[in-house]
Amino acid sequence: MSQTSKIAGPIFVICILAAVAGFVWFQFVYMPEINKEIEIPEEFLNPSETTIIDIALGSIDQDQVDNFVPNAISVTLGENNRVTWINIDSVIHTVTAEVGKEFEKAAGNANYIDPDGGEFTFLFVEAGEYTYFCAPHPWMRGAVTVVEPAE
Ligand SMILES: [Cu+2]
Repeated sequence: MSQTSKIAGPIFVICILAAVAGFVWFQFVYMPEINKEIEIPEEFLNPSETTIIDIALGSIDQDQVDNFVPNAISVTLGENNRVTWINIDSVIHTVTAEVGKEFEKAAGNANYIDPDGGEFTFLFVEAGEYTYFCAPHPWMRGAVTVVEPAE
């Protein structure tokens, strides 16, 4: 037996063990950790109700009190956490996020809502306070408070 073939066996076994250990770590440590981060309860993804916020006619008038109606709301995850803004005004408005992770990405500056019935919908899946405004008319401001369902 040559010197090479004497160590080939143990090296092969070590490689197999390393591969198995890697697989076990990936399957039972790494993946559960990754999945834990993005796991969203099914009912949060399919709330029974949609919350409607109207963008009122005449919102372009800075002295008009009503623009986002209602302008401060609380929604509950799994119940009414899908929010749709409907622009019933005759000019374009935006829902531009001020703070709030995913909402920030979805409701960016380019999010223009067409007049006369244009809509923007966002599904909130994380509890928190989300504030937004209309980019061309920054006096138009609103807030959505997202709360966990009661136990
Ligand atoms: Cu506006």
